[in-house]
Amino acid sequence: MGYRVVVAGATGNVGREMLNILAEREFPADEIAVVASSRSTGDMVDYGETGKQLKIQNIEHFDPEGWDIALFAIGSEATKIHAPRFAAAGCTVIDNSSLYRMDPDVPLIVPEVNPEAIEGYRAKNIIANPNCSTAQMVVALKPLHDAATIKRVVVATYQSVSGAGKVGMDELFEQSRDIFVGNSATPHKFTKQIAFNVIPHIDSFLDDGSTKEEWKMVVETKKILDPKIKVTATCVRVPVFVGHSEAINIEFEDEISAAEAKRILREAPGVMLVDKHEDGGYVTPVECVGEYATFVSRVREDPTVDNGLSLWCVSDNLRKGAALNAVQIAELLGRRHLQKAA
Ligand code: 2RA
Repeated sequence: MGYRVVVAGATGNVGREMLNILAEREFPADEIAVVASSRSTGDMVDYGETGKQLKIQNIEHFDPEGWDIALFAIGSEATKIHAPRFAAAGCTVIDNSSLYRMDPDVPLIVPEVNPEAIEGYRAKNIIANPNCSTAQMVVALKPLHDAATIKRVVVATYQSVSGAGKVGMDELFEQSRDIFVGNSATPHKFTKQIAFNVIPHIDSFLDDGSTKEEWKMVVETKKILDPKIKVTATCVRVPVFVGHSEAINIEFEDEISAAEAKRILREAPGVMLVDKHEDGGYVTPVECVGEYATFVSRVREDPTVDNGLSLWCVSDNLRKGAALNAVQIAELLGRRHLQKAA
């Protein structure tokens, strides 16, 4: 006997990927319901490439009683309204928004990194999915932290426009087309032109001059991996449709060579090491699209500090950065807590 699973926000980038990945991984679901705002009610969505289609129901009128797990990709405002309602009805919510990530009563989970933290989910019957740029980074950092204890991380991200939703992807496409035909590129979703440009600003600015996206990487890494790790981030939007890239510099307590780091990463859960010091011996965002792995390349020692390493990390932000991680949390929950009679 399988689970009754709800996907909330099935028309967005992440919601659609959640359905694709549930189908790809043959998640043991007896029933799948897709819910969204009234705007999408009645629309049909694909259940991956199974050939099945699911009819979207209005989340406002949906009764979660009797449903086991709900994967939420509806943004913080709608989550604030519906997550407590689903959780109270006994339907465990795995939420992709930022709303609950720093709630002390809500576990923030990357299954390859801190699976044991899921034990705390019963407090609110809600589990938080991390920010996409955090998820791929902690997958790469975890095995190295276990081997040589990370003191400090300096990361610069190169985040694709799909992180800003379909509107972000449409803006890159339309601006690129406009420039090709000689028109000006007018920004709407982004603060400045994104076509053939980069923007050092994701989410909102904070009083100290950093952005909320950079703050998320700092505080979420501390909650998921180790509160003692110092993190400083610069998050940049780049003209790439899907796939976040990160240049990560790490300082360790203990000595670790690049060769040792590569040996560890090659064996690490969720990591695919692609690292040859030759033309093309590294991964780029276009190659990570549709993949599950967190790819790591360019591993090398940083001689400017004691016990320093630098590396390049690329992953599909809609998958490991969101939908895949959420489905993996659901699988972990099923294995550990929601045992179903055969
Ligand atoms: C972004 N991480 O890339 C944010 C939200 N997905 O826009």
